[in-house]
Amino acid sequence: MSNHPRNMRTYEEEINNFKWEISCKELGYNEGDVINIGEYCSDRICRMGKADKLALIWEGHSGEEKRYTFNDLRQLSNTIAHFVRGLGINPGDRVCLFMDKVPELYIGFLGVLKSGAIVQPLFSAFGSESLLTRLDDAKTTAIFTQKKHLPKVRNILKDLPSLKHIIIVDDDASKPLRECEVAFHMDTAERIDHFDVYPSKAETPSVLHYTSGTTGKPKGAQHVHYSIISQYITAKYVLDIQDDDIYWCTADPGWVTGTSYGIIGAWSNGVTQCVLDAGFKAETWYKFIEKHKITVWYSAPTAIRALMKEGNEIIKKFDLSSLRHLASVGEPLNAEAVIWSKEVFGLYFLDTFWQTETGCIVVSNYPEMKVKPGSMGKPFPGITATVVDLNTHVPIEKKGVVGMIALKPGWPSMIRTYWNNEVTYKGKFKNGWYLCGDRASIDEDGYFWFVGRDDDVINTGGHLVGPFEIESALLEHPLVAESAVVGKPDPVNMEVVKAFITLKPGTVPDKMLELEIMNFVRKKLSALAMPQEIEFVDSLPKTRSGKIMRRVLRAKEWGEEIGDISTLENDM
Ligand code: 6R9
Repeated sequence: MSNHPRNMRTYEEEINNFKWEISCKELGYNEGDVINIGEYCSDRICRMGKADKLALIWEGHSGEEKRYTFNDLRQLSNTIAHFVRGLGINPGDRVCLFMDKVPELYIGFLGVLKSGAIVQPLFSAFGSESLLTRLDDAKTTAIFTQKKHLPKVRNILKDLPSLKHIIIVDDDASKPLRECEVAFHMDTAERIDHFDVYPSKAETPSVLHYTSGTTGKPKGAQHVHYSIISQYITAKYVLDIQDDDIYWCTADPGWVTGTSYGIIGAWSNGVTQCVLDAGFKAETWYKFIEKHKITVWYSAPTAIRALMKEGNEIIKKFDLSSLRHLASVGEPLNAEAVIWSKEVFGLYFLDTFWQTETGCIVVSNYPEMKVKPGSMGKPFPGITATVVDLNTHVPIEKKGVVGMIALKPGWPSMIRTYWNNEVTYKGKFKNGWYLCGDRASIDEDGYFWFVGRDDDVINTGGHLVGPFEIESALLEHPLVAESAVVGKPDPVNMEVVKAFITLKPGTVPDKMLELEIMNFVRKKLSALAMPQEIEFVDSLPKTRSGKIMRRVLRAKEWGEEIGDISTLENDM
């Protein structure tokens, strides 16, 4: 802990003086210029005299370590960009990164962007079906993956006529590759010192992140290169990262936090970041902080609650005195967790709120602002945020009244559309406001207090899963007749997936069948999407028009009032 002067002045000063142009100026961007995230995060940093500074300290699950400087980032991302271009992949084509948190994922992200292609990061934990839905929607041309994930890609290749190249980053030539598969080894490939970076402009598409909604397939949130203007300055002001920091963002780049702040935020600021490619374990995490002397740590409530559960004794075994700034995102950060962190680390975890669609932090707590534990804080300077009436979409003047979180469009990192789905994108705007789909109230000091989501999307451990995708997977099981999926309360993950199922006539439910169905979903989608509980029922509550009313099932799980059920067709 140190008395570092902060990057951001007081909130009051900043709110009166902030302009996004400050970020443009610091990044050396003028309107109409070429702007490429890959170049801004590597070549530009080298030109600033930081070529030999460490950019990435990577640690694998068995403790092996790799280190890369900003010059390595520059050359290796050139190498990947050159390779991508050599395959005949055109600017604007979609290139998927489907890997664990290996260095190739982070540097590949910059490389794909330098080539002019659109980068589509997906969780390596996804099963074939989750992958298929997203690659098919984006008509993805190429995918970078690892040997261990290759079978999942091979499984679905026949259904993906657009997918022309499968690039394996750790192939060991032990088995022959198939047509359209190619091996590429970043660390040993010939380094390309000079590459003609694609001259992208502010509005050129950059990153395509898939996010789950209530209905329909997951949507591709489409970002542009100009998003870096927001990500750079919010990382600087909110996460307070500075030249001598060692920064750790625990998020996987399959999630927007892992790209906006797990790649772009730190590297556009020329700051060293650490990546731990290992599962969660309190001891491993604390050891990682101690070993690398991490100073700024950006994590998520589920992880913080899991650390809390492990108790305070274990913390005493480690020297965590390097930590100076902590922040959290993804789900409500309960007041107890904020107070606990102050007790054990001497620092509050500062809650930040944002979405895949916003691309950057929009409501937050700041280094020099009074913390009200349990509150998400105030709008980032440069963002106009309020809560609007649920029906009229007019801002609510009265303090403490719950409405929908709404943002005035126009900040640099707002998505520009959903891939091939302009209608849904347009539907997010009402009365001149972008609606986040979350409910909150604002107190007399302007602090936002999160209430809940406005839809049926389940937030499990900070990850959004769409009930529709899980219900569709369940219906593919030969014995399932109907299904409804809702979130049920969980002390660590906030919510976990619960499925209500009616079975085909003549089927008798038992524990074996429950486990079989759970596994069926885990394999198809992912462990996160797998129901933690299945309740077999005789019928599901439906509206008169035949729609399953998840709302009724959810209310039961949460012990809440069911509300208006006048359109309910049957009783549970
Ligand atoms: C960055 C990210 C967005 C949704 C969002 C809200 C929930 C995020 C939160 C929070 C309460 C916070 N959420 N931060 N809820 N407090 N500080 O999480 O993106 O995966 O798109 O999720 O997550 O419901 O609308 P994304």
